[in-house]
Amino acid sequence: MKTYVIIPTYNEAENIEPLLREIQQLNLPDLTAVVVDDNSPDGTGEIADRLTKEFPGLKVIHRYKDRGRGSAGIEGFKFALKEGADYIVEMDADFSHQPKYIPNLLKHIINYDIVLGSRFVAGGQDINRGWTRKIVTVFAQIYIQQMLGIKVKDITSGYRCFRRKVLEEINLDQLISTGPSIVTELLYKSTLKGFKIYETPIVFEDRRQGETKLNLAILLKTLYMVYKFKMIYPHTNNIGVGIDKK
Ligand SMILES: Nc1nc2c(ncn2[C@@H]2O[C@H](COP(=O)(O)OP(=O)(O)OP(=O)(O)O)[C@@H](O)[C@H]2O)c(=O)[nH]1
Ligand SMILES: [Mg+2]
Repeated sequence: MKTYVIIPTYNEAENIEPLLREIQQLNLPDLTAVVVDDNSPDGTGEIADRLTKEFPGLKVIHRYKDRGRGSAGIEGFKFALKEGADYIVEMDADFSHQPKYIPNLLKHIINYDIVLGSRFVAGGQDINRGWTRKIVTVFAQIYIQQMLGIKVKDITSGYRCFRRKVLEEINLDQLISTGPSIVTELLYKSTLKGFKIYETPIVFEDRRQGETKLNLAILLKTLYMVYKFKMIYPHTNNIGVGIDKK
């Protein structure tokens, strides 16, 4: 089974090399890491390019015109589908999503359509982050759950694995997010289609190095986008029907 790990990056020069080394050290068969870099001024893209000589299972996509966590992820997904991926993992580059959980995601994807790395199921944790960030996270979770009616505990987790058919059936060309709200948009569209979701615990840590790209404007836009999803996507009474947490 071919697995592709999509890693969108913007100014992650200090994190990208140790992250790719940790992924490599997992020694998982048939695994390709795909860095999608938006011409980071700090040289993240060049560091990733240099590592392709060392790691044959590493691909780097450089985007020079577009910028955004959402569109970068979509570009990575399309690349993975084109290359014949069976499972597609997405993760952040800043070590909030620790590579050691990839085997767990892959273990559960055999029985489910989507596996989420979850902070809010037994065994999961959100550590080393300031209380303001934690409050924002909890508020965002409640707001999104109420707005969209998705019965998932860690609704904003961007660490997850998709079965190929999920990304094929969600029209990637019709997603409206360019920024971080992509995480929710994909999950919402998946639940509307009744895909089966499993949450496996992760310990989420604060970014190891570098600076956040999240600011108040991005946060408010993300919350507004959730309202837009509710307005534009057709509703059914079956939301959450596909979720099976056996
Ligand atoms: N390609 C690309 N990647 C991005 C962009 N913005 C953020 N990212 C990446 O998306 C992932 C998540 O971004 P973060 O800045 O960590 O956002 P966050 O996790 O909400 O906030 P912090 O961890 O506090 O910084 C990281 O790997 C970033 O490098 C972007 O515009 N383009
Ligand atoms: Mg982060």
